[in-house]
Amino acid sequence: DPAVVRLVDLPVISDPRGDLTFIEGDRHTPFHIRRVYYLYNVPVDAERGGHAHKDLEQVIFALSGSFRVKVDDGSTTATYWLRNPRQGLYVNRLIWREMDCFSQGAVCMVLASKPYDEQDYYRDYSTFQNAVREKL
Ligand code: T46
Repeated sequence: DPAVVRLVDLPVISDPRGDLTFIEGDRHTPFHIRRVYYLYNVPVDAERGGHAHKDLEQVIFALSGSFRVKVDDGSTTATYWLRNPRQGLYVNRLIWREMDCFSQGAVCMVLASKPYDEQDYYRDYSTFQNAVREKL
């Protein structure tokens, strides 16, 4: 089984004009991309996330700058520092995530498997934990 949270490496084409990285849906993401969104103008002391998804899968990138992502599957936590625009963090469904320590001017881009749907969120940690237990 592929890990529910894992780093995904993208290709990079480098020449004297700079670096070019590309993403092809289904090839570089384990899902069909249905939505792209990005976070920017994030205050350095902001805390984002603080939720899990019932069904959504995503890949999170730091296109510029850096930030921290804490992930939690209900029993184990892990911390990732994203700072490389050619390396994304794949996050499966039923993973609680929190994001903070945004650098000045950081840009976070997220590829998502579904359109936005507020019904897909667990925004309460104990509800999330109960859902994880039910799935075991
Ligand atoms: C996630 C992290 C990495 C929309 O209307 N459409 C959208 O596509 C999104 C993502 C959000 N919204 C609305 C929902 C809220 O009223 O924008 C507002 C802020 O969203 P939220 O507080 O969920 O933002 P973050 O940065 O805490 O979380 C977002 C994603 O929601 C979430 O799926 O994994 O980025």
